[in-house]
Amino acid sequence: MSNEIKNVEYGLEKIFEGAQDFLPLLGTDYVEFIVGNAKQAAHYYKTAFGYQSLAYAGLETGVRDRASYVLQQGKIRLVLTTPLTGESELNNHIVKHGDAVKVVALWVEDARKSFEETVSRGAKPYMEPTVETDEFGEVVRSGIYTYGETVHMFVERKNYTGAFLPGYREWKSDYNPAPTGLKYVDHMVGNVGWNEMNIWVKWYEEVMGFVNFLSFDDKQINTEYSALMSKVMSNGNGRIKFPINEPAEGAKRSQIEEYLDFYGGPGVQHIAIATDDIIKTVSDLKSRGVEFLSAPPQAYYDAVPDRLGVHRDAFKEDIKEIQKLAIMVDADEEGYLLQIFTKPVEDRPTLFYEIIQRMGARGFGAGNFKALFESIEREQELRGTL
Ligand code: TYF
Ligand code: FE
Repeated sequence: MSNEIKNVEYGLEKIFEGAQDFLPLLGTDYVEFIVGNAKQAAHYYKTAFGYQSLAYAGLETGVRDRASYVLQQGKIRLVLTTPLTGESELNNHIVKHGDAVKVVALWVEDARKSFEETVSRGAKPYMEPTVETDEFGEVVRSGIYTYGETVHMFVERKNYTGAFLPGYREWKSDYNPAPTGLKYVDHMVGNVGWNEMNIWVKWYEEVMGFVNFLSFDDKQINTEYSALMSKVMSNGNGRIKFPINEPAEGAKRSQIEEYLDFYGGPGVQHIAIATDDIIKTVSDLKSRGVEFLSAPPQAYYDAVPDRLGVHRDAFKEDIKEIQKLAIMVDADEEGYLLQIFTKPVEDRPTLFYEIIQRMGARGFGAGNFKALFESIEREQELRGTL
């Protein structure tokens, strides 16, 4: 197969000028969490978010030191891994970070080349290219460190036909709550330390060939208190988007600072998941006990038509319903978007989720930042961390 045909098939055509071609990425392959109790975490993601059972590895499959549950919804695959004994080094991750994202795995055509290209540009190796096989075929994986203890794995799937990866067996469950319309990972955000944002921007440019296509400084992020800066990094085909946040000095403690204190350093702050029916998805999630940030004030919803601008006529949703669910609306040159944020999904105020429906817009909801950060600050106030 020629490269050109393959590129069309995978949608690898470059949409961001300046991005480099040495690391073609086909999409997000999986997101792996290290958690204190994977069995219960899997139940939560099935019950509350509607993920489906996909694969399992643990004592019953010959793995002695850990158990991993793999869940799927749309194109999203989550792996929930827990150590089985006190000796496992996975325990250190939990002690330090709590339940947390360890691996952001990227689907590639060539895991060996991905490792060589990134390590030769300065990436710190996590896993040398490794071939894994079983009766369903072959997978090659390699990995590098990014910010903090977070890792990017490169996953080359050849023509693998197994449920997930060699070493896992298919997980057929009698408990299968309905999906909630979650489709794919839109972006994953990293929080990094004071004055470290530009270091990681440069790292994604040089090591991964990404481009910085949007930046938000303190001037756009202007609540009375909130202080943070954010730059969005994207690969060439726009499938992988990683905003990077750093705290900034403000009147009160930045939400990023709160995260860094409780996470114990840099890590994944939020995972944004796309839906094509946010009203149904958010209604479902709320009825299943997922907690969202409190609604913006009436004045916010009064200003929605202004925020939509030229996209006002294209706006299809019932604004009353949108407001009732506390969903936010923003627009850019290309279209509008609908988004909402959960509260942190564990006891530490660390990881949370965003649900996003893009109606043409490629931005990140800059017009919503003020209302969003004020909602976050209301939570910080309750936690005594503002
Ligand atoms: O990903 C984004 O940029 C948006 C907005 O702490 C955002 O979802 C930015 C910073 C933050 C929370 C949300
Ligand atoms: Fe986001």
